[in-house]
Amino acid sequence: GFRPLPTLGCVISRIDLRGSLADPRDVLPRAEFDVEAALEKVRPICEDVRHRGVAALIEITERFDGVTLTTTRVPEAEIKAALEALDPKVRAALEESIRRARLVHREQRRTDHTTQVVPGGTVAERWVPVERVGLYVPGGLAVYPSSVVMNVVPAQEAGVPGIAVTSPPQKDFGGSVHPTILAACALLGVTEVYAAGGAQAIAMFAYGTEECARVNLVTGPGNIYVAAAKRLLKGRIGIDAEAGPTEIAVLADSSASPRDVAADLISQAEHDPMAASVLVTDSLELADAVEVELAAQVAKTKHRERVTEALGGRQSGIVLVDDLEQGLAVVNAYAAEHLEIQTRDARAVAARVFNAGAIFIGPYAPVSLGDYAAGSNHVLPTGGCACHSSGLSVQSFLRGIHVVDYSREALADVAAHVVNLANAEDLPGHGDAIRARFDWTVPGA
Ligand code: HSO
Ligand code: ZN
Repeated sequence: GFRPLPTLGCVISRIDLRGSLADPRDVLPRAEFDVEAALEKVRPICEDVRHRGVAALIEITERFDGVTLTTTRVPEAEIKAALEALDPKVRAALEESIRRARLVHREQRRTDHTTQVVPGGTVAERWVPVERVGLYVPGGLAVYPSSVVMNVVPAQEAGVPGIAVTSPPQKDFGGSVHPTILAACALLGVTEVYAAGGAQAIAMFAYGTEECARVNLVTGPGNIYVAAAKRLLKGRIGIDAEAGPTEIAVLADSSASPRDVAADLISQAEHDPMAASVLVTDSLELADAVEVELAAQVAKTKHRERVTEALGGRQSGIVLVDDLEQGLAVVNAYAAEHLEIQTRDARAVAARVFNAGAIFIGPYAPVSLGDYAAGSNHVLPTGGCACHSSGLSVQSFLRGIHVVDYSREALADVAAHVVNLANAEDLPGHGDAIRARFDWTVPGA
């Protein structure tokens, strides 16, 4: 078992795993993110959009966003104007973010392979981009032009011909999509943008409306209703993941800077009161010092209310371990969306991590860097899904199609095996499809 310890400033709780043999999975808390419970709420919304299209979207937007739209499509002139009005510093930063993301994602492109299985018999794998995708850009507690970059760049590098972006309409911006999001779209050459958020936006993409043609795949993070709509409509559309609240785990030893570790824990807590910030360390001195730093820095941070809630929530904590070995076991069990390694010999430690959405090595690779401008993608698996899934990449937008090309001789060469396997499965019609080509006689069958 584990012993919760009293904490110094009560900013964040402690979980003492020293000497514990318990499976870390059982003691590491995670935020409640009950997508199942939201399903019943989003079902009627999705049905309404399915049957009444734009009229339903306008009504639902009025109800939930307090915004009266006449159309869901953002006029192209408005997108252009948003770029012209963009602060030059933000423009330069977005351009650098796009440039770096392109460098990394371009290298993820797949090359087609053709395997000669036998003389005259080949199987090729052809990588084909999804035809039309819908990218969801959140706009609740914060707006995320950086997420436009992280969704659009891999889609473009994959060669997706049809890219549509949607984001919740903002009351403070005349009921349209946030101008910085529009400007990011303009920089990326995306001209199809919709003012729609929540489950209704996912339904718009899945069913199509008079204004928006249906898409094949929806990607991008969102709130619980977005996740629920993705689960509901999955199958009709492909989805990337049901993104939950953001998470940062830091594996640190006594060489880490308490000031930097605290700042990084706060940086992701800033997203959401349900965000998770977890420090795993074998150093009691570091744990104490980080707590002191947290108290001091939280008091000064702009969004201290939601940061305090996130750090104080049961999903966050400082986990004490005996040594780095146990620390590695803990972070591998936790499978964080973001994992920082702030230890001596951080590269070697990082090489032993096999469950994480993204890994950040050493003192100069904070998660904030990855959020905006490392070149890596920030749409990453949350809630422990990093043990089976990856973040967004070019691969998310491609399908590999097997192309089978066999000559008569190549088919004859394997015909008996196919017929015999078909018989073993009691599917003689399958065998007949082979036998027919050889006047019904296949030697050895
Ligand atoms: N940390 C978030 C991404 C983000 N941060 C966007 C700032 N803006 C999830 O990876
Ligand atoms: Zn972030």
